[in-house]
Amino acid sequence: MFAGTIMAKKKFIVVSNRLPISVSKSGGRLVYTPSSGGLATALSKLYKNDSDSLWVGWPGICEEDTTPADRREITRKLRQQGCYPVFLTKRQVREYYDGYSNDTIWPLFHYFQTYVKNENVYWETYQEVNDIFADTVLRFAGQDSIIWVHDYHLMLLPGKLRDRLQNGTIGFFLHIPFPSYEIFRLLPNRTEIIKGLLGADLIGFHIYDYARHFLSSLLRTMGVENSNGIVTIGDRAIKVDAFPIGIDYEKFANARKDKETAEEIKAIKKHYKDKKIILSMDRLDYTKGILGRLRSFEYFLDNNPQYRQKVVLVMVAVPSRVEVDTYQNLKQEIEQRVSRINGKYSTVDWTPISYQFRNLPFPQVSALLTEADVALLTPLRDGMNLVAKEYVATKQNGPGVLILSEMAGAIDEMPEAISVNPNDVNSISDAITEALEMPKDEQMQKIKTMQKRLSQYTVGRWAQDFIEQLKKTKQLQDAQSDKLINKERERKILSALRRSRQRLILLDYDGTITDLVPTHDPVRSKPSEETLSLLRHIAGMRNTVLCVISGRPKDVLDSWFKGIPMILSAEHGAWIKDDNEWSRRDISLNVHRKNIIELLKQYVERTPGSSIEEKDFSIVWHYRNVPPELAQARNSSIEYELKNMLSGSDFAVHRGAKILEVKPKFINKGMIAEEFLAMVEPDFVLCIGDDSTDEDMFEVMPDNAFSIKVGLGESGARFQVLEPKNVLALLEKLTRIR
Ligand code: GDG
Repeated sequence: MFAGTIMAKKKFIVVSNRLPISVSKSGGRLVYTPSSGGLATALSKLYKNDSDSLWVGWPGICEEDTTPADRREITRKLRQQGCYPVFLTKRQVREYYDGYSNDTIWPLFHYFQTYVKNENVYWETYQEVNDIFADTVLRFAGQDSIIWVHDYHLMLLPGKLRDRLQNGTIGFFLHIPFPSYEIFRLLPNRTEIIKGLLGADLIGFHIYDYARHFLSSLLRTMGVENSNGIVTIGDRAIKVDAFPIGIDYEKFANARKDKETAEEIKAIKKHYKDKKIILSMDRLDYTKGILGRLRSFEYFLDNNPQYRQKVVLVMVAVPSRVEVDTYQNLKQEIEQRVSRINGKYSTVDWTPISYQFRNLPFPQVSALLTEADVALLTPLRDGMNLVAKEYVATKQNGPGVLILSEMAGAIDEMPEAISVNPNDVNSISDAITEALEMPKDEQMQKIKTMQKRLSQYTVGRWAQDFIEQLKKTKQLQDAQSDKLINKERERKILSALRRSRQRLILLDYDGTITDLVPTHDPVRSKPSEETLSLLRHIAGMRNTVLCVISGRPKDVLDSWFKGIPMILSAEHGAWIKDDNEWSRRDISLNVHRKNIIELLKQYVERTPGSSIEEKDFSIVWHYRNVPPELAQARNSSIEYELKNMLSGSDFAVHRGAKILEVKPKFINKGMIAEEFLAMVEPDFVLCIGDDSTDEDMFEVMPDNAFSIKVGLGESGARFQVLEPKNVLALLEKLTRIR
């Protein structure tokens, strides 16, 4: 199928820990079997086995169990199926897969913090294996490829790919929950994990709660804010969103028509006759709440003798991570409890629990789903839970009741299910009774409503939706970088400057010609010698009027720019210094000053990291060092109180870069810029700023002015640059023009 050479670039590359095909060795021969799990089916609709696509992953067999000839054979066979193997050694599998993935991330992200093992060697091997994956993917990926990385085993991969594929299109989807920051922060390598994920252009989660947790972890670990789920890192917009994975609806809806499934259905009917079947089906994993489910079933039998002999709990526990100790212990515990309940209640012709620890073939799975009167799924945490959706889809003919944990992502889309707290034995027992007694037409009506929803957002649609959104994010990035200053635009500015007769240059200070620092302390944010000499040079150019328009107080600006022949505008224009003399606006904050300070002082006392800055015409509440979520909460209440206090006055509250500022309503940088434009009558205007107060300047600029915003995001400026150092580089070039 793959006609090209090994190096041929692919348009679409899926990367996951496991390939959809597993390889094992039996009697010295290589055996190929479809991998279990939802992902393979999930992507089958979107993923095409053609020469443009490739699926990269571990084939499930360790390097030591193969010979070089085996590996060549495996590679050749898998490539015919559109897959490419990443071979891992036993040590790598132990430390990266069993270790960091399943003994560190899996328990932590499912809120089982006491099960978490933090071993340095796990982390080192996790990085090593993510590197191996990156090397493999990059053999096939070009700048035009779409790469879709899956799940918690490969959270560093997007970052590693981005380092070497700057413009690549990279998506990441997490199939498990993303925990709240209070849990996530326990991870020693939390920042590296977040940075790894940020290599992607689109980061997808099952439900909005997980996306929200990720965004708040990003804010808390790196101080990066989001706007409607978009975060900007450097010059790249990254989208974070929820995409609830669906199922192959038709496959499950039509399963009962399949010959083998029909046979299995017959066998089940015969075996269980008139007994009500309660189905429990999941991988044997502590997150699935199997022990609690057994406890609840026992409680149900204890308290509902009328149902003994009439119901049977069919429990399928699929073997999973059998090498990990925790799983072995859990298996033992489950089996002991099953035996105990069966020992307690069994009669000659009835065993309350039919337990199977094995991976059943699909016809048996679908037959059980079809025949179960009740599906009892009570995970303690579950990213989504596909079995819940599959159960509803198979119920085309008959009634059925879904009991689903409120801790499963799937509950958001299935509110018609009986939802239970998986820790509440009583309520699960009550839910079983409610399910068994629910009238048939009510069951049908609920199932139909859920089916309608599930048949629309199928797994194919999910994958398609993700890729569409990934492409849209790329378009957004292109649109954002549309305004970035490039060589051509720079040339235009310089040649306009050269030709000009009268020049006006308006510069904001903080965040524009100097980086924002975590404090408003004038000592820490004073201009460097290089910046001062640059400004001195520009101010001395022929026919050039240079103005720094800042929100800073006049004394600070005075001390910084002493001796440079330029205009200074302090406190957003309330003070102007021209010809060495300061003049002020006729306005006063004094009637309100005391009340404002008193209010802000109260907030400062209980908001560590915040401070107050007093100026002649304004008062600022600084919150750069306050934990972001606390700052958000405080801002809203301060803003509310100040607005009430100042209503009807000439002062208003403005939000700035990590500040709230009370300042005169009728004085802003736009007004000042207009005055300078009228005064200088320039034929060349350069106006540069970074925050919302600078937008007032951009708004009043004439069409031929070169207005530049520092940073990405919405702006009325004609052009954008990424950071202050780009501004300084541009100013330096201006000084070379005569
Ligand atoms: C992870 C997340 C998320 C079950 N028993 C047998 C069998 N199955 C199939 C089911 C279903 C799949 O396995 C299990 O999927 P789940 O979603 O229920 O759970 P996880 O394996 O934990 O999956 C989860 C999922 O990723 C997708 O993003 O929903 O939250 O933990 O398809 O039908 N299949 C076969 N024999 C069995 O005995 N053949």
